[in-house]
Amino acid sequence: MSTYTAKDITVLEGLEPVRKRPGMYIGGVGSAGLHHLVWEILDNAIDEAMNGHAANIGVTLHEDGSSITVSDDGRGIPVDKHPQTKKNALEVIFTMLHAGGKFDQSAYKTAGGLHGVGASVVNALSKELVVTSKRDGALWEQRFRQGKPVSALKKLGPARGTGTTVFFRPDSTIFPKTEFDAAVIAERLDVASYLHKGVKVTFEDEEAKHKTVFEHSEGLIDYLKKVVAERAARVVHDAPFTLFRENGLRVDLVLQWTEATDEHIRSYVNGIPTGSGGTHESGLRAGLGKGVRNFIDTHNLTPKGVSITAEDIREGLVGILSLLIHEPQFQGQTKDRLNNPELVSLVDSTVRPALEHWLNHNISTAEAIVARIILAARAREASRAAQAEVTRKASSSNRLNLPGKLSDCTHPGSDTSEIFIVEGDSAGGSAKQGRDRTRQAILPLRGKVLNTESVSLAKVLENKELADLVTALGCGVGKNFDLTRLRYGKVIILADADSDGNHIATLLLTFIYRHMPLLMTNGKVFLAQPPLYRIDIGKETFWVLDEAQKATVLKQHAKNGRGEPEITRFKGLGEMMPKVLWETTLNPKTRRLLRVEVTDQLVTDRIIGELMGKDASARFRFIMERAEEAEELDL
Ligand code: 0RA
Repeated sequence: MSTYTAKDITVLEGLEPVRKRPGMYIGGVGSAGLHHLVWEILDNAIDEAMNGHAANIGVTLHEDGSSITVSDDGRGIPVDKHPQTKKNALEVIFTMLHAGGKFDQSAYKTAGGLHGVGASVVNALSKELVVTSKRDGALWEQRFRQGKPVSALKKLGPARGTGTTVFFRPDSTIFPKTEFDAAVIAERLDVASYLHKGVKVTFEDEEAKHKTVFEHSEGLIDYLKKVVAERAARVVHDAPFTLFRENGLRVDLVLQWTEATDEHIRSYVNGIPTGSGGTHESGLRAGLGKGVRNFIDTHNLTPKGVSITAEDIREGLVGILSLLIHEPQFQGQTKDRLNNPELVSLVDSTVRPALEHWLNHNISTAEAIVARIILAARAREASRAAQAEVTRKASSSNRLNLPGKLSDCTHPGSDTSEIFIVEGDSAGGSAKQGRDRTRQAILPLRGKVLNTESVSLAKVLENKELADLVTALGCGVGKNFDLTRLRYGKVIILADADSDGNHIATLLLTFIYRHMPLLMTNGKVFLAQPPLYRIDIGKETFWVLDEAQKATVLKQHAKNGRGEPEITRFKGLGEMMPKVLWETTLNPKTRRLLRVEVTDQLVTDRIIGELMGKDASARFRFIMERAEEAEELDL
């Protein structure tokens, strides 16, 4: 490795731009921006550790909660004179934007960049900052305020060893809130100590009078244990697969299959979490898939009739991938996706042979993993078959599968065909006898329909009444809905004109609205309007649909004057003779229908059990339809 000289630092500019537009450098001045200052300084210390120069990192959150010291036992920050600026190197590093070492090409760097690139940004945004560097047999110190030196570099005295400490206090004229969150810092340090094994990270929270040491001798293996435990997943095999390679880049990987049903992979590049994945994760998935598949194929382990997908192979997998690379390119809005294209094949070709080799040398482990994968494939195929069966049943237009209680019409499928969904068996019987059987089908439903307001489709289809309805309609349900397969031109709900009837109608409308809304938006759904009153005058019976008709009948009677009219409210469809039902409610020439639409203003959070009468009209709008005229009703 080349030795450092101050001339190796490239200098670009001063710090005014940082104070003017802090957001450009740290993302913002909120809590995330504030903590970004810590990560910048910490990254410098981690760079030293990552490259083998430091083994101990200390972070102290001071008693005031608004100042921090980060220390490391790395090489110390150089203090010799920088020829271009005539300033000492430490001062250049902390006061010049983009000052960084251009030596040490073989070193890995964190986000902050190597050798204090981010240090000047932190300095610019700090009310005070003090750096000490132990190097060349002495302890050196320099102090700054808002990025400007307030003292020359001082030699405090002779010292043994090397290392750096940076104390800083964020500037309250920049940050509205300057208190750090100890838990956020501790979490970051914990992860860092897993990723950089052998490094001992000590966190002291002075306010809480609490010291924590983060040190994980097994690195990622320890991290994996923690993640698996957090996910409460049972493991499929004991010892995880581990891979550590260094050839131009450093690859550190651990994998373990669990009985969880999802896949959980965490990845890091130069210690930075890549939550959105990227090229390295693609390479990992590719290599992992191929390695396992090769093993399965070589040993002929796939059972007959099972086909294994890449997702099956990764089901239940917990993995942690940590890479150190030289020129990471991060992408995406949050810069948490790696974009170096060469890494796909680099990681793939590193993982695949190593994994295959491991499987071949740990046969009982490999067998447990393959059994887990085959189970995943079988479960997937079984659930797909079950899904297909439900769909087939639900959307079948095959007459043989129609529900037994459906009295179908002789010409289903035509535009003029209709299905009446009728409440109760007795009303169903009347309707069945009174209907025009060429084009009117009757489906009686028994009892209250399931409330589907917030019920999964699977639960809905367990309900016999609704499953029968879906089958009778023939157009499927949910994702499989297909309007072109609807077996009738109109879907008409026929319920009593009382509150119970209203309730049932509303439950049915809610089911349609939730699980086959296109039926409604295409104007296929109607409410039949059975008469409201029965008027007996002598031997004659009149069924009237509304108050206006009632008035007309009574007026007529007053003229003719044949006995006292007896007015009763309509009691229920069951009491109606088939012929009367036909004339008042079924006959397209004389009946009234209400077409149901969804109002623009959806009332989504009502409890359906309470949705009746007026409440129902909050969600649905009813359009009166007669032979020619249509008028809007205000129910
Ligand atoms: C510039 C050059 C060298 C090390 C560093 C900076 C350095 C910076 C920080 C920040 C926190 N801790 C640090 N440790 C070292 C290389 C010096 C050499 O080649 O000896």
